[in-house]
Amino acid sequence: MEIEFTKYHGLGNDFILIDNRADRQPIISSEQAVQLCDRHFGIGADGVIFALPGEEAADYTMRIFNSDGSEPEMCGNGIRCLAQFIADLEGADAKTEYRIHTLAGVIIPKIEGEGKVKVDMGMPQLLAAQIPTTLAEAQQKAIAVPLQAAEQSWEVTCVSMGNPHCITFVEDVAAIPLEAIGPQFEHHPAFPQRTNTEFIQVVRPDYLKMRVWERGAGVTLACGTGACAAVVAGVLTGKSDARATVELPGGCLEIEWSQQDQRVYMTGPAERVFRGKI
Ligand code: ZDP
Repeated sequence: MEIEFTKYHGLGNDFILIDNRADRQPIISSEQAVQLCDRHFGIGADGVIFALPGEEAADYTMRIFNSDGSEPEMCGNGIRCLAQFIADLEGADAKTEYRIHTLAGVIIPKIEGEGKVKVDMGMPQLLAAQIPTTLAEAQQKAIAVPLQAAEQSWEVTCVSMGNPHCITFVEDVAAIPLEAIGPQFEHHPAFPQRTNTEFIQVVRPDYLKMRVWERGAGVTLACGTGACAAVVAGVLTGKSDARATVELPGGCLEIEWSQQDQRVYMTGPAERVFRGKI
């Protein structure tokens, strides 16, 4: 069977999008996803994303496989790409706002024009049991707590944006040997579901520089949920404003942790690159 796909990226965080509207189960297995994501033996991507029929009063359901075949709960850059993909599929019927069911609840992307999508990412979860991490008691928050990794003690803050994030503020993000130490955070026993890891340099309280080691995908050019988690961690530790620009290797995201409704709003681009058949 031939399967059509479309390649999109959000700040260089790239995904293979599959029109899965006719089926409730992904039409590509996680093993196939690993192969398709391979940059030498496949199409090349950080993940495969499926647009499935909606559930629980949502317009659509999003599922995603990381490039290692694992399935994350949510994907910030990916959901911007998904919104653009759905609007492209629907053509003249396209809406500007969609309710998307994910394993992290209903997430609402809004297409703003000029290639930008603003996403209501929901409320961050901060209790250790929710992240999950053992770095604090189950019903406590892990804010600026010590973590031993890569033969060093780091001060970390843990945030869930539906998926787990471990944030560390450093003097100079360029100096962090990501490839070497990323896996030691991802697989650290303090994170039973593994973790995404973000290193953040505070340039100004409203401007953060970030490099990321993603769970299941390694070094990527951007991570939407990670940028949201970074601003939440910045506010919790008094290092950043609630509204900030996050500069990633692939470009910038605008993040706001609304003090009114406690939800996190992320604005950034989503671009179609090409279409093909498998
Ligand atoms: O949580 C995870 O396993 C992540 N690798 C999922 C992907 C997150 C993503 N980079 C984002 O933008 O939030 C797509």
